[in-house]
Amino acid sequence: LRLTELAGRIVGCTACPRLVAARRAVDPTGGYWARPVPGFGDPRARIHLLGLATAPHGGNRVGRAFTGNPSADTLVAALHRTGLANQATSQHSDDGLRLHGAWMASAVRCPPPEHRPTRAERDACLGWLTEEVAALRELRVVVCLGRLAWEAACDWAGLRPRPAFGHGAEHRTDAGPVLLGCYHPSPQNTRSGRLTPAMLDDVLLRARALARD
Ligand code: DU
Ligand code: SF4
Repeated sequence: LRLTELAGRIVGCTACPRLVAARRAVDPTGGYWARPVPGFGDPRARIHLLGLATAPHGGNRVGRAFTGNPSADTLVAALHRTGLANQATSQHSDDGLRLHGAWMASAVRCPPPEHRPTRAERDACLGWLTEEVAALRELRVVVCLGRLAWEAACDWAGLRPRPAFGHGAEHRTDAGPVLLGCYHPSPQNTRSGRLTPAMLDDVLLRARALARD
C-alpha cells in the first residue's frame, strides 16, 4: 500500500524542469508514458537492482522500470536464470513479469539527455530512492548497475569518500543494505564482452547469498 501510494507521488513529480521537457521531447509518437517511472517488483524484495536513469525509449516509453529495451532484456534474462523473475523478457507493462524477492528502479526516474543527469537532478531524485528503499522493509542488497548508479547509492548511503566501483565490489553500509557493484547490462557492455551472462549471473547469485544472511 505504501509503495503504491509512493508510486503515485513519483509519477506526478515535476521537480526537474529540464527532465520534464526531456521525457516528452524524445517521444516521436505521442504515445509514450513520458512521466517519471517508479520502481517495480516484489514489495518484500531483499535485492534491489539500481540503474542510473530511465531509458528514453525503454521505461519512458512503457512506464515500467527496466522494460522495453535491450538492457532490460539482458537484466531480466539474468534475473530469470537466477530465480529472481518468472520470465526471461521484459517488453511491456502488462507482459506478466513478476519478480521474486527483487525490485528494479533507477536513481533518476526521468530520461536525461545523453543519459547524463546533472548533479542537481540526481540529488533531487535521490529523495524518491530514499523513500522507496525505506518502504522496502526486507531490503538487504543494492546491486548497482554501473559506476553512476554506484555513486548514487554511495551518496544515498552517505559514504564519504565513496568506495571504489568495480564488477563484484561490495560495501556494507550503516544505512542497512550491502552495495554490490555490477557492470551495466547495456548493449555496449554485452556486445564488447565486458559483461558476459556468466558475470551477471555471478553478481546476482552473490546478491542472493548476501540476501540470505
Ligand atoms: O497486485 P499485484 O501488483 O499483482 O501484486 C500482488 C502480490 O504480488 C503482492 O504481494 C506483490 C507481489 N508482486 C511480486 O511478488 N512481484 C512482482 O513483480 C509484482 C508483485
Ligand atoms: Fe522528479 Fe526524479 Fe523526474 Fe526529477 S528526475 S522530475 S526528481 S522523478
